[in-house]
This record gives sequence, structure tokens and C-alpha cells, in this order.
Amino acid sequence: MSSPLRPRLAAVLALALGVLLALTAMVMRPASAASTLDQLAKAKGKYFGSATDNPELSNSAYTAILGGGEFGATTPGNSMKWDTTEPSRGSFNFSGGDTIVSFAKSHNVIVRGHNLVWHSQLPSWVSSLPSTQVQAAMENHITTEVTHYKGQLYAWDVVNEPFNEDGTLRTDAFYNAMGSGYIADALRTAHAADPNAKLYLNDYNIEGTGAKSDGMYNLVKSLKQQGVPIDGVGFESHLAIQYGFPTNMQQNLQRFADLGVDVAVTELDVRMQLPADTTKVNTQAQYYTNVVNACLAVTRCVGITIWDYTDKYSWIPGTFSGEGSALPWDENLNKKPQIYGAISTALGGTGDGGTPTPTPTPTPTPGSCKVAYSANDWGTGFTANITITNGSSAINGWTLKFSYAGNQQLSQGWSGTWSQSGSTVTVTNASWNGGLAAGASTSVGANFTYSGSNTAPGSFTLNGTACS
Ligand code: 9MR
Repeated sequence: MSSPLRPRLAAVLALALGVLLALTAMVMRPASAASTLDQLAKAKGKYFGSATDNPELSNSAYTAILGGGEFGATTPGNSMKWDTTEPSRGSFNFSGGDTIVSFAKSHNVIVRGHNLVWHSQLPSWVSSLPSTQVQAAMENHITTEVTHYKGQLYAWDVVNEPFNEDGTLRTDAFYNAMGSGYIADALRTAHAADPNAKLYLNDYNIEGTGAKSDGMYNLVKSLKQQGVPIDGVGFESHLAIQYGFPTNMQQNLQRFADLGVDVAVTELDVRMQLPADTTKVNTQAQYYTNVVNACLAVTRCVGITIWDYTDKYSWIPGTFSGEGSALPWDENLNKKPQIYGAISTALGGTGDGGTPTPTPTPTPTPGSCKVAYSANDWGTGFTANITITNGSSAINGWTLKFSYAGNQQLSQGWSGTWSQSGSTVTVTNASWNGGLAAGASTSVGANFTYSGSNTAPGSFTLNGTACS
């Protein structure tokens, strides 16, 4: 006797089996690779870029990383500058810049053109012109170069580094010939040649508030009032840990944005006196975090570019004797877990660039602290990245405690003082991250060794209170 139930039962069983297989596949699927810096930045509506230069494009290990998705923007370090592009009057050479633009296009990377008018890397024929001829030479240079790259660049640094430290304009060949009006003239000339490129003024030591930043601020305000085509201000951000972090960077970026221009971090690196040590690297990691946080907090901050990504090709050792180690990748093109991690974490990532260990889903308790934990595990060891978010009351000084189930053993921690007793790990704040306002976050990290299994800690306490 055939029962109508049998085929139906079989169908239900088949369906159930299908669902089970699908669920099993989901559970078994390896965690997807961590997001790149540019993917993380894009998720926040910004780009993350790296400068480059033509000589290093012959290094395939280098280009694999440059074009491998970590970076969504690039800036030619030298090959679009006047001394390269018009070494003698009227004779133009765009080959180096073209090579970088073509690399960028084929790797889906936008290009910031750098730069059109600058007192440095300026061929001597310009500075020795009679002052009556400088304007024509400048306009011809801008028109020819911008037209050559028309439609291919995201932005141009039209005038580079025009200010003295006291906020007055440098008395360079352009200023001497045309007065302060050379800047408006340069912007208008560039706009006529490529109305779609974002036109920037770019300078260093304007990241924090101060006389130089005020000089730039007043100039941009006046250019906007006159209707001069200016779209953005570039904050180079060549920082050095021995000089302190720029004052009020976020507020400073914001006041420029409030003038109606974009802002961008255009040449970020954070150098130190060598050799590096734990204290210096901790400070450096915090500087990178601070810069990312400042940009993220300002809607019109469009992106961050580091001034090349590896110490191998950094300009620092050649310029500042005894200094270096300024970038997130070392001289062997390996990511520095702590610096890369600081940038990634600040951008909202897992901080490691490897395969993230899934974070257990916490049960949120309203008003309590929160802890996000991830581990970049290489089988015998791992880097733990922990972001602590304070609860609803400000604290000044904190102690974080958690325990591992296995034999995980601390080897080195950063951004706090780390210790371990048995399976319990204790982290207390560093001097610079002890004060946390309500809801404020800070990130710490450490390397551990282990054997056997490596399960994430199940619970955390901050100053004795359980965190979700
Ligand atoms: O990275 C550039 C380096 O290769 C050159 O030797 C140097 C010459 O001035 O310029 C470097 O880039 C500078 C940029 O164009 C403007 N801001 C400061 C950068 C570092 O010097």
C-alpha cells in the first residue's frame, strides 16, 4: 500500500538534510580574511592610501602589496614635480607620472597629483627668470601638466608648502613675482584645465592648531570668500614622537571643514630616534591611532595617505640622521603587528590583517564597559587585540582582567602594562590612555605563545566590573 505520507516525509527529510548541510557548511567555513586598511576606511566613507615612487615599482614584492588591496589611493612621491616634469622651459616629461597612473588604474586605485607649484624641487630656470615672466611660466606649467592628466586624477596638490612656520607666506619665486595672489591664480589655472580634479593646498606642521595652521586657515577662508576654486586642504602629518602629538588635531581639521573644504591626511608617517623600543613603539601606535580617529571624526576628512608604506622606501633616514621606523611595514615588507594593528583597529577592523578569531557574542548590560577581543593566530602563538570601551561613568586609570582556558603565555604587551599570573592576565593603563570618558575606547595588544587549543577568554572585568 502506498501512503501519500511517504513522499512527503522523504521531501521533508531531504529539506532538513539540505538545511543541516548548509548550516554545517556555514559553521565549517573558515573565517573570511580580515579587511584591508582601505576596505575598512571605505566602510567609513574614506580612502586609505600610500605614496609610491617610480624606482620601487620594479620590486614585485613591493608592488604586490601596493596594488594588493590594502590601499585605495596613491600619490607619486616625486615624478609629478616640476623638476621632473619640466626640467627645462617648455620641455615636458610625464613618463614617471604616467607609469604610476597606469599602475593605479590597473589596480583600482585613485591618484592624488603632487604637485604643481612648490618652492622646492623647482628647476633653477624658474627661479632665475625675470619676475615679469614667472606668472606666464607658472600658468603654462600648470595648464600643460593638468591637461595631460585631465580626467585621470582624483586631486591635485596645486600649491605645496606655501607657509613659513610663523604663518606668513614663503617669499619664494612665485610670491616674489606675484605676491600672495599667485595662489589664487594657480588654483584658477588648474581649475580651467581640469574642472573635475579636487584642488588642494598642502602643507606640513598645520595638523594641530598654531600660527602656521592659522595662516592656512585665514588663506583658505579668504580664497573661499573670493570664490577661488579650492576644494581641499592637505595636512601632510610627518609626525615625530619626540615632538609630541599635534594640538587638537581633530578640532583643527574640523575648523577647516567648516570653511566648506575637504580635508585629507596626505603624507602620514611617524618617525622616532632609533633604535625603536617598546615605549617608543607604544607612543607611535597611539599617534597613528590618534590620526585615524581625528580623520574618522570629521565627516569632510576624505582619506589618509601614508608616505609610502614600508621603511624600505621611506624618505626619513636620508633626511633625519638616526631616525626612522616610521611606517606600518618594516624594511622586509612585513607588517608591524602593533602599528598595522593600531591603524586597522582604529578603522574598526580586527587589527591583525590575518584570519580573525570570532569574538564571542556578549550579552550587553546597559551602561557597563564593553570589550572587543580578536586574535591573529599562527598556530604556536598569537597577537591578541583588545578594544576597551568605557561604561557610562568617566574613569581615570583602569585595570582589565581576563583568563585563558589553555596554556596561553604572555610574551610581550603594548599600550598598557601587562602581567600574567597563572591563567589570569592583567593589563593596567599606560600613562596616556588611563583617562576614559563615558563611552570612550582605547586599544591594547599583546603577543602570546601557546600549544593545544586557543579559545578566546569568556569574560573580562574593568576595574572589577564585568564587561560585556
Ligand atoms: O618623498 C619625497 C622624497 O623622495 C624626496 O627626496 C623629497 C625631496 O624634497 O620629497 C619627498 O616628498 C616630500 C613631499 O613632496 C612634500 N612634503 C614633504 C615630503 C618629504 O620630504
